[in-house]
Amino acid sequence: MRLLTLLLLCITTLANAQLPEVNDYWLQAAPPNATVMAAYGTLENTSDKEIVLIDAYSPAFAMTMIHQSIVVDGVAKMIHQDEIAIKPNEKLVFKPGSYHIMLMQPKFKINKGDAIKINLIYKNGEKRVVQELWFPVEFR
Ligand SMILES: [Cu+2]
Repeated sequence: MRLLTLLLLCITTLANAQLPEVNDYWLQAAPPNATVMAAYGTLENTSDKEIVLIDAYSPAFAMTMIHQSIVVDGVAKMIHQDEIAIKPNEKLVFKPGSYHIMLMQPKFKINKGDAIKINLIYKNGEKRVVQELWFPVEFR
């Protein structure tokens, strides 16, 4: 009985350990012919370990990337992010003009009011941990 309790505790800890709390997440609605869209949200690390975001994937798009928009010498650029570490008790904010999840070549028509699945992928040692979220399509 004690062993079982311990085992359950371990499983729970593992399952909860490496995922941030994601709040206020949304996918920016775009004109029907748009080939590129962007998603935003706030990732909060409420654990006591660093969380490392390494990728994003959406089955609704041919390609997904994590970008950061910056301005260099007055020119706006988007820098691809291989990984972003979120320290304990820190937040990573995806918002227009900053970090964003770039979604390219939608596989079907995406309308305001839809909910689109985007998986956020984190590094956990040698393994990958997937966080599945349904982003509401909104116009802000
Ligand atoms: Cu981008």
